Amino acid sequence: MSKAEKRAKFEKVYTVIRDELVEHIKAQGMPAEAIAWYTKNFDYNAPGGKLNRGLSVVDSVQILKGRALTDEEYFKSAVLGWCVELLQAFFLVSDDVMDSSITRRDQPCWYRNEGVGLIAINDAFLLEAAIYWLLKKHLRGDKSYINLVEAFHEASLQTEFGQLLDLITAPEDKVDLSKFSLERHRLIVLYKTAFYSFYLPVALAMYFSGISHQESQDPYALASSILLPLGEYFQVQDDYLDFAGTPEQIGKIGTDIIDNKCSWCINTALASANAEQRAVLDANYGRKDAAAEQRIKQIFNATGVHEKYAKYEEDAYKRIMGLIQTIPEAGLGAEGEVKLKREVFVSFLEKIYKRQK
Ligand code: GPP
Ligand code: MG
Ligand code: MG
Ligand code: MG
Repeated sequence: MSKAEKRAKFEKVYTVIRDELVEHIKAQGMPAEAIAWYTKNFDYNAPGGKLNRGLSVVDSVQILKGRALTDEEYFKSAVLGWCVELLQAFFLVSDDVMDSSITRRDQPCWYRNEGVGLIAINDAFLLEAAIYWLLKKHLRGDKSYINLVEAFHEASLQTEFGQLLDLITAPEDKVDLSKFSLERHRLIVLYKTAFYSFYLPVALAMYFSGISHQESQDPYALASSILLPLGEYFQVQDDYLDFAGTPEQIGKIGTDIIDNKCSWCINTALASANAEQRAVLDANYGRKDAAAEQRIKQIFNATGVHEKYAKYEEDAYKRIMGLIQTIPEAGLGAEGEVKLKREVFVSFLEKIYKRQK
């Protein structure tokens, strides 16, 4: 199946679950107005992304099982994939309010729509609640059910810790670049991105495929030792594209400089700025002013952020490929169970290597 066909097949499952969710709100006796709002919230915020996270669940189940999936296995894996996309939608709708962002996925951020505003907070809760409603409806009878539910809860908590750290490291009213460091950056991105975007999709596929935890050589621990560095690399890409990508390319207007974010770019520039450049960074970072933002971008260019990013990307790719080789060639897992395979990780890495959006 081509990439486009895989995506189209996965997108079909969205219409099924969306209709189920809409039927459910209708069954509560809600007025037409509420049903229309609820439907629009989902259609505006859940599909339309790159779908890397959701598709990775399905791809991973397929790789782990090592055979074509039955229709039922495919559908359940796709529901899990869409639940990760719903978690992502819940985070993005909220994150855009917190980051005062303008656009997302080539359209205005949800909260910026006429009449939405802070109702977006409740809409984000509704996106999240759909995850647990769908899990119960479609996976309640599966052996992995409780592990799946707990995996969503755990990843959510980790992401919220990460968002906390992201926000308090970037106060709007007090710019202090001496608070930033690559160590602080690593901790932020591990929590705000890597767990839910990389570990979660693969862990769900592993639970659903029947892989159990082991006392020694736990397949889940091995998976996380590869997926967390992969997630860190992904967020460095996100930070770089926020600065270097055009809105047409990335589907969103970058706000990291204006928002005083502890991003990979500012930390990289700080590490090699001379005294004069440092003074420009101190005077212009985190200011709600387009001219100040341009001055910061000039320093990023002058301190070699583009070249350093190209090198970072090559090094990260090689390092992660090396980590993948730590999985035994024949796979890892208990006797008689589905084995964790290298290809799960190669497939995820190839989805993001050299991404431009
Ligand atoms: C990415 O940060 C992290 C998230 C979207 C997680 C948000 C977590 C919450 C608990 C709401 P980002 O702000 O760099 O993403 P983007 O660049 O896409 O806005
Ligand atoms: Mg953001
Ligand atoms: Mg953010
Ligand atoms: Mg970003």
